[in-house]
Amino acid sequence: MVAALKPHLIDNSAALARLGLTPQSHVVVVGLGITGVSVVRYLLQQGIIPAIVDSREQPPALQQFQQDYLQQWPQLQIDTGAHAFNNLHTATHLIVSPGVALSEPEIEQARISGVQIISDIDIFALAVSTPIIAITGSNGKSTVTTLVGKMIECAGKIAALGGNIGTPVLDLLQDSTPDVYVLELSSFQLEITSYLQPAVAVVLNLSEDHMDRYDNFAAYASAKAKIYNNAEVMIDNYCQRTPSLLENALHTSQNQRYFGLTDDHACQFRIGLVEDSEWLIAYDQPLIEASEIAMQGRHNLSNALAALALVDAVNIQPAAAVAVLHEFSGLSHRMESVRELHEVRWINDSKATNIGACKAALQGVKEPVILIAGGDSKGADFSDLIAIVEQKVPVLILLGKDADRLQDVLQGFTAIHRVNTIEQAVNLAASMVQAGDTVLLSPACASLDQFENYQARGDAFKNAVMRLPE
Ligand code: UMA
Ligand code: ADP
Repeated sequence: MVAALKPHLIDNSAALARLGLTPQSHVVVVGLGITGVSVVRYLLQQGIIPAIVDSREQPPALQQFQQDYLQQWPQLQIDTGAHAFNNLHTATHLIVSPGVALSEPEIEQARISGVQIISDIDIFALAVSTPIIAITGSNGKSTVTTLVGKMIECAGKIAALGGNIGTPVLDLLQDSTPDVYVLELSSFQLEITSYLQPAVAVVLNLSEDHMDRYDNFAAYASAKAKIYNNAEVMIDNYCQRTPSLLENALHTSQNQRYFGLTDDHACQFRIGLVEDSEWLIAYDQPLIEASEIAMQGRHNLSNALAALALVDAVNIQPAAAVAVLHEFSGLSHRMESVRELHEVRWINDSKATNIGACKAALQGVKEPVILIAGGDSKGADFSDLIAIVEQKVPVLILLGKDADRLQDVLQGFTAIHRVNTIEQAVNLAASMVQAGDTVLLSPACASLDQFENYQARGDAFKNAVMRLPE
């Protein structure tokens, strides 16, 4: 649904001028997904009429967008389909959506011809003076972004959450100004962002993802590292320290802190034993016993420590942060317990769209596990799953576009079965389970080959599990 224009939005022309964006610019918004729609709305509010292109014949927002905007702005030009990118080199500025790779030949050619390539995040960063907490990493971003938002609210302040978590950042400017912005940022968003100056930034962890979009892991990691550029405080994972990552960042800050699943005192936000129990510790002060944290799984202890470090940097009292850790049991589709039936646990981890998340899921559950996996691999190398599959997964049920690739790598380490749908996977698992088993949907792949998104995949799993007879 495209929201109506608000006439009284703050005039950000000075910020836009820093990007060279004026009503005279020839601005092209590349992509008509939710980011593109938010950018067009914002530009129109600021008196800039862009052209819009999308290489899809029918971008999802097209019809609604035409209804809502074309009547009021008949001069808006929208071009869709395979040839829509043809004239990008004639623009002065391209505002590129995260789903569009900068390596697209027409975008590359435009860049070489001197066209400025900008992200919505840059426009946002220049428009606001409120502190920004910036969060990236291969896994845990949405969980930590949500935790941080809740911790800030629990301390009596207002947080606005946006970015990759689902609300395009420019849409946050439609509402009143919060005390803190909490942004989840993907590598796609970071790679075209130059003006962000976060109050505090974190790379939660790094493992292979999006290898269909990057030449190699180093290119993916250096896109993530851009989050540290000009951050006042940098938070890094002590257990995954990647000096080259920080060296790549053009940071000006000396203010660096660590979180991690370690008891090393050099790590400010860590774990440690207090009278034989494991606690989360900040600056050597025990804050909360690990078993008291409502979220399940060791990876969530790491996420909790990262959230504690982030809110500390914006002066949130630990008591508020700890209260949230007691309460918040996690987001749906992430290690979500669906049902316990005849002593078999059924878990929905549909958001595990890469190998790192699937490994974390398997590490966190008791074997034996019947694992349901597969989908769009995004070019991943699955060999990293061999050891844990061999150790914990006697039965692997595969589906989706890259089931063959998974089978090629994992053949011989577990018993592999192939199905076409999630429902078939659930029914097959149900026919094989024994008391004490766990059935885990943790696909290690994106869902987009068979589903609209990971939520639809998780819902299909949950519905099929709930239909199993008592
Ligand atoms: N596309 C085309 N041609 C175009 C434009 C887009 O084929 O001209 C395709 C893209 O390849 C992609 C899809 O359309 O498959 C959507 O791309 P988009 O840039 O229009 O996406 P938006 O709807 O604007 O959503 C984006 C993020 N999507 C991506 O990065 C792919 C959303 O993250 C994010 O919530 C939203 O902006 C608001 O900031 C989603 C995501 O999958 C959840 N992110 C990836 C991830 O988490 O792994 C990075
Ligand atoms: P993101 O927004 O980065 O995709 P989410 O919080 O949505 O992260 O979690 C995505 C997947 O990653 C889920 O399967 C979840 O269980 C797993 N996960 C969450 N935090 C971590 C972590 N710190 N390390 C590894 N896997 C994690």
